[in-house]
Amino acid sequence: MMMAWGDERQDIHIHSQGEVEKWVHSTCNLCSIGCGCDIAVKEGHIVGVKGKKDDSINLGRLDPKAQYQWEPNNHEDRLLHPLIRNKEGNLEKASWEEAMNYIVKKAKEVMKEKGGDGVAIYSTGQGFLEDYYTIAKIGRAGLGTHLLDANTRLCTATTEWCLLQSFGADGVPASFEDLDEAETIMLFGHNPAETGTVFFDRIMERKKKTGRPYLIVVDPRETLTAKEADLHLQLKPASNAALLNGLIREIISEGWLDKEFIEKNTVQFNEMKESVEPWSLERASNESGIPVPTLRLAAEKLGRTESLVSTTLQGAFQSSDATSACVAINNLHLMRGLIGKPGSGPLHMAGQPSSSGNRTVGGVGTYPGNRNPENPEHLREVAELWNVEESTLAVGPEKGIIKQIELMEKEKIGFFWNIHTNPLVSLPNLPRAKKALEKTFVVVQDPFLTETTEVADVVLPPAMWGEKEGTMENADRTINVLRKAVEPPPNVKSDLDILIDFSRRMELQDKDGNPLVGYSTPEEAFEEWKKVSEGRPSDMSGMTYEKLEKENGIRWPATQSKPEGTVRLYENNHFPTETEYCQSYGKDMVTGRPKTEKEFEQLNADGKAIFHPTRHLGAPEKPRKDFPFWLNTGRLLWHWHTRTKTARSPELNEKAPEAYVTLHEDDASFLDISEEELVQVFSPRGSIKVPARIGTEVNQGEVFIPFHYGNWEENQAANQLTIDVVDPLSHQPIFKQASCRVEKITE
Ligand SMILES: Nc1nc2c(c(=O)[nH]1)N[C@H]1C(S)=C(S)[C@@H](COP(=O)(O)OP(=O)(O)OC[C@H]3O[C@@H](n4cnc5c(=O)[nH]c(N)nc54)[C@H](O)[C@@H]3O)O[C@H]1N2
Ligand SMILES: Nc1nc2c(c(=O)[nH]1)N[C@H]1C(S)=C(S)[C@@H](COP(=O)(O)OP(=O)(O)OC[C@H]3O[C@@H](n4cnc5c(=O)[nH]c(N)nc54)[C@H](O)[C@@H]3O)O[C@H]1N2
Ligand SMILES: [Mo]
Repeated sequence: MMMAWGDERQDIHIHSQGEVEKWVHSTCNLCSIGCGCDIAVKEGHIVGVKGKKDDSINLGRLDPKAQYQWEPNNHEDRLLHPLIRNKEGNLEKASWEEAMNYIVKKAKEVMKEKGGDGVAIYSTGQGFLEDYYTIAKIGRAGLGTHLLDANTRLCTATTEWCLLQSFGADGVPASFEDLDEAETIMLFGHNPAETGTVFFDRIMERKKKTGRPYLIVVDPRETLTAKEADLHLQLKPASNAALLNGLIREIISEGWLDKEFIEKNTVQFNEMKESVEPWSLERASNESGIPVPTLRLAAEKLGRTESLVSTTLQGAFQSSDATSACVAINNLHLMRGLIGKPGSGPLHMAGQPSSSGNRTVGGVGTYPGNRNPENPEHLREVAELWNVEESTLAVGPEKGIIKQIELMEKEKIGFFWNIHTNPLVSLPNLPRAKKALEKTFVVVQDPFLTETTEVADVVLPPAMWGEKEGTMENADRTINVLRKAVEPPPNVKSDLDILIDFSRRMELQDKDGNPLVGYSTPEEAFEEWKKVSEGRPSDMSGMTYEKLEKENGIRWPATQSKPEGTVRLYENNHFPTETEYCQSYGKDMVTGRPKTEKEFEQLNADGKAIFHPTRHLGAPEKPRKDFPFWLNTGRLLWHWHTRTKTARSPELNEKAPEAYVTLHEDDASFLDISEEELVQVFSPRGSIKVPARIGTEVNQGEVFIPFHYGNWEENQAANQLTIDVVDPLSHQPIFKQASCRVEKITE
């Protein structure tokens, strides 16, 4: 078969005089596409990286920042020993023995005073499945805390909840292979030209060769992605659900439905239909600002296409009505029968290289192997697999990081272990988050000093990418193994080794008095996890490290009888919604109240997918007189999040050395602001000073600020301004909408 995409290309970047000594199998750690790469090693150091030509995910390509991602490993700022805050308030060099014993003493004190839930572990979507799995085990079965969360809450919690609602279990239905066949692709709140360039190349190279797909982009900004669209729906901020409700109503009234699919494989179509009844195209147009004829065209394209992949990312997840909008997209696919077929399916994305993996193995609010904590039989299984008393397993309602901030304010959490994330740049409403962390005993596990280590009581230096072994899960369920290319610097330990060491020092045991965490290598951890996954949606029992390397990744489920894995879910039109099997009984679409087993049973889903009514509530904070602009925040091509890595690569940093605010030219002229002029941006929570960029990328009345910048030089953190209101189902914060004011600096 002719490849739909993949012009000859191999991205490679090496800094080395002379021969590379060896190339080591790995996967890029800077976004969720999961591009296969080989790490170049010379004299015990990483000296470069090249894309793997035989990996079907990237065919040799790597995005720009991926090519420099190894440079920070060799940076002089690397922390090479633990730090403990002394009586004078300064971080002071300590041995591992001192640091770990101090942490253990503190954890025990807090647990004695406040119980297991006095301890919270806040991890990441950038680590390995083996790390997350260990966190799940230590947290749930060892410490007895259900306060496990991660920056994945900020990232892909909405993916999880829209999938649970519609299909009964987590797991994204389509895969990247469907991009090569889809007649139409809708990128909804997703700007892959900057945030997933290899993914975008895959679409655009095919489009150049074949004229397909028809590309719809839904974004209030004219992004680099939107510029390439056949149809750009440049909607008003916070109107995702309104837009989708209008389109869905139109498609239903035109009769563009797969009635047989609806009849045979779904429940609650009529309830969904009723919920969109009030959404005439005129009303949807009023809310979204998109003219009726354009909406009609979009409805026709989505209503008549024979195959459709819809992606969602932060413009959906971090917007008002997040879960509602993503469920509406599932509704759209279900009513058109466009799921579980080549070229079709919702492709709710992940952002971080392994954020879906944390959900899968249970290191966040979930239970390992997509188990349902409300189902006693599922808990019994976990207890048996872990050889612990069922009664000692911590269960409780999912408490996301914003709830945890509140618990820190109330001194209910006394110990906060922060692993592989930099919340004092990435959390919304930073002024509030910082105060909460200052009140709490904080451990930060990070290779660099960061805005968050400023409030740490202990800092632990971990090995970085390339210096440790483990697996990651990308955005389309592909599991990759990353081999260790080099030894970490002396006296620096992998995240997994630190967790295991903690567990041993805490003397966490199973019910026979054996160490709770019995394994000591990543591969042993993976082998244990495989057993836990068996029989569940994310079954990985057919995988081994060796096979993962040989195949350049395998998509779950991969059982012993089907070790090659599964390209797309639900090809047999069977959905994991049996009451005894499902991962969740679901939540109320408006309030987020968890539903009972009985309520779920009444749906009679039993293997069918579930339509849900969707609602449009709009933004909790809208522009008003004193703060007249919509604030939108997001990403740039050159930087990774809080820039602890990318700012340490000179090539990347010089491309985007500081933050800015994008203004529409008419607003700029009204405010008498010129290009590059330093301005002050205020919100009800704080203010920052950044230069202005003027043009037509944003609509009038809207501004955009990249959120990558913290307070290295001066405070340019967009999150000084954002709100910490969350979606009622996924508890993901609304980073994409708040109100703000832009002022010319006169003095
Ligand atoms: N270069 C780079 N790439 C990355 C990352 C990075 O830091 N840098 N991070 C990775 C991670 S963790 C993630 S989560 C992904 C995120 O990847 P994306 O989601 O593609 O990136 P964002 O810039 O956060 O947001 C996407 C778009 O949402 C739009 N948006 C804002 N409000 C609305 C709205 O109301 N409706 C709609 N439809 N759209 C809206 C914004 O204008 C923006 O263009 O990127 C991954 N890739
Ligand atoms: N305003 C606004 N805010 C946002 C977003 C937005 O769009 N707008 N997006 C949100 C999203 S989607 C995300 S994913 C978050 C990301 O936000 P964060 O996760 O806070 O950002 P990172 O910079 O990726 O932080 C990772 C940290 O881990 C450290 N690190 C690197 N390698 C290792 C390792 O091997 N082990 C350990 N232990 N540490 C390591 C790095 O030095 C860094 O400090 O930001 C969120 N915040
Ligand atoms: Mo993310």
